[in-house]
Amino acid sequence: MSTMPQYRLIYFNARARAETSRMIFAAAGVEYEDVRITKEQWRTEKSSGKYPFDQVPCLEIDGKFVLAQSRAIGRYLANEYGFAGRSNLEKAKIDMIIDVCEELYVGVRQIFFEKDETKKAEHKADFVVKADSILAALEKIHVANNGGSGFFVGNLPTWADFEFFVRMEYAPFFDVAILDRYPKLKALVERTSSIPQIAAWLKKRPKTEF
Ligand SMILES: N[C@@H](CCC(=O)N[C@@H](CS)C(=O)NCC(=O)O)C(=O)O
Repeated sequence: MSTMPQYRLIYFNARARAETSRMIFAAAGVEYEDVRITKEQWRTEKSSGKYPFDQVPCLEIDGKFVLAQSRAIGRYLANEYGFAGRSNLEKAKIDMIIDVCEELYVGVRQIFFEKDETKKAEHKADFVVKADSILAALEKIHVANNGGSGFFVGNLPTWADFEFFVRMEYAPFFDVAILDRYPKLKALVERTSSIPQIAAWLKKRPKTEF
């Protein structure tokens, strides 16, 4: 008899690089420990030798193996629980979306952590141009799949939809109305957040700024 692995997802109290994995857990209805360490705890944990790259997020499985790198963790969980596409081509299309979402995240992060207000405004202006070109491309990709009436890849939600949702939650940091210019993507985000297990998670998750 196989038993469900004991998972601990270790990160800070932020959505950032862990939220997509938390959404996969939620959508799959899989139990896990959502460990949110403080910066003080991290100072001692960092050099403990436990974390492959001395960074988080990390996924601990059955108290032993620690998997690092947010997208490796997400891809593993998506494969385990059926959110990673059904063929190698579907998986590759999902990866393509995941990778472009990383570009969105890096831009948002730069804006969010910039202390200098002038530089922040510059990053914002540059980033809106980039985000618009990425979203225009993503909308085309979405529409090419069933006219954009479902999800990014195939007929069911995948972790690409979760990742996109998570990144679009950051729109207020650069252009709160950006999705109004991409109605099909706006509807996709709404569809994703309406999946009952996801809606339940969004309601109960800790509220964090980033
Ligand atoms: N490429 C890595 C980046 C991980 C990363 O930058 N982690 C940051 C938090 S988002 C971290 O651990 N910072 C604390 C430190 O480096 O000590 C991933 O996607 O997981």
